[in-house]
Amino acid sequence: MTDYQAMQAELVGDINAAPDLDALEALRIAALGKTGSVSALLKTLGSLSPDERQTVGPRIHGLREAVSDAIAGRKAALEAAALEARLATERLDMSLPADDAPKGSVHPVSQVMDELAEIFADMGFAVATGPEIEDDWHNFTALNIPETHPARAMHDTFYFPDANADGQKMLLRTHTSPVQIRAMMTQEPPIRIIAPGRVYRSDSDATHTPMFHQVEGLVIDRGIHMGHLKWTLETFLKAYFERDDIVLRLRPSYFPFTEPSAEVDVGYKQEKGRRIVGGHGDDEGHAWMELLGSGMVNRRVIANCGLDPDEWQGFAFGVGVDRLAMLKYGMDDLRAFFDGDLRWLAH
Ligand code: 2NL
Repeated sequence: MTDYQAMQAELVGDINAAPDLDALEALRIAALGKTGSVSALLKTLGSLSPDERQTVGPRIHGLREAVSDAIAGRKAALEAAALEARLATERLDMSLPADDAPKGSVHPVSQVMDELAEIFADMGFAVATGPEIEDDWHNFTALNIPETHPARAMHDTFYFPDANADGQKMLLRTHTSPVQIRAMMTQEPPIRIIAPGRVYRSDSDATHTPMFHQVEGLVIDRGIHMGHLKWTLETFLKAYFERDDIVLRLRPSYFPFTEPSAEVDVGYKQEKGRRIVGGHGDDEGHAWMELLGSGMVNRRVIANCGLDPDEWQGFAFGVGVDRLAMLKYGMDDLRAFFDGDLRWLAH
């Protein structure tokens, strides 16, 4: 008679020692498969007498159950170990420092625009924005620039092929003045705003790109005069260049939208081929750099916006942001700003 206990001990021992799932499957087939050792014992039950079957049957079934339980237990243990091993290789160390990972950064032009908004906010100016696609009236006519005025050609405007529903010529704004025109038409004075944004002129060389950034400022109130204009620009430039010895020079100029008009120059000195804004003495071979255009808002522009020019006066100014950024970062070619060269931007 077969020693079922010895057989069970050997099979269960082999099963618990199976090194992997393949070895375990081979053991299962050898014991419980069609021609397996345990299956062969089960087949002998049919040829036994009822008495023998009474005693041997439960032992064989007990053996089969013990073997299949051992296989299930070993299978679970091997699978848990395999999962553990996979998790160990796929583990991410969340505590690794990210210092060397590539990072995004704010473009110098955007940095300057943010800085300008902050400086003017301290002086009580709000930021106003408007469409880059404008009509002829808001970009030119309202600003006292008539159809035949050379300024329209001077500005090298990008026109769209089709007029709008009102028969207005459509264009890419050549300055952010239309934003301020819209403000004067919709807001009750007093108005204190700056209008930063993209503007477009069909011009392209080392100092001109077809798209560039401008900030214009506008103040409308009662009793506004040139003194307010000069103080505002001086305070702004001192804050922007972070020095107190900024010297301004207001030179008479002409713009159709301001009367009188003044070009604002900033004094600078030359140092190792670099322009340093401010800090020069008049007899040290100083130089002036043209930075802003400005003036008292033309009465006709105030009237065009539906305000009474006898009650409301104002000043306005415009400055190229890219130019301001170049001065701060000591660059000489505007085009680098728009190349999108990541190495340059990181530098
Ligand atoms: C320049 C000239 C300037 C203005 C812009 C302005 C806007 C309104 C009314 C009157 Cl709504 N003026 N803007 C005034 C003077 C000069 O910019 O050379 N910018 C670089």
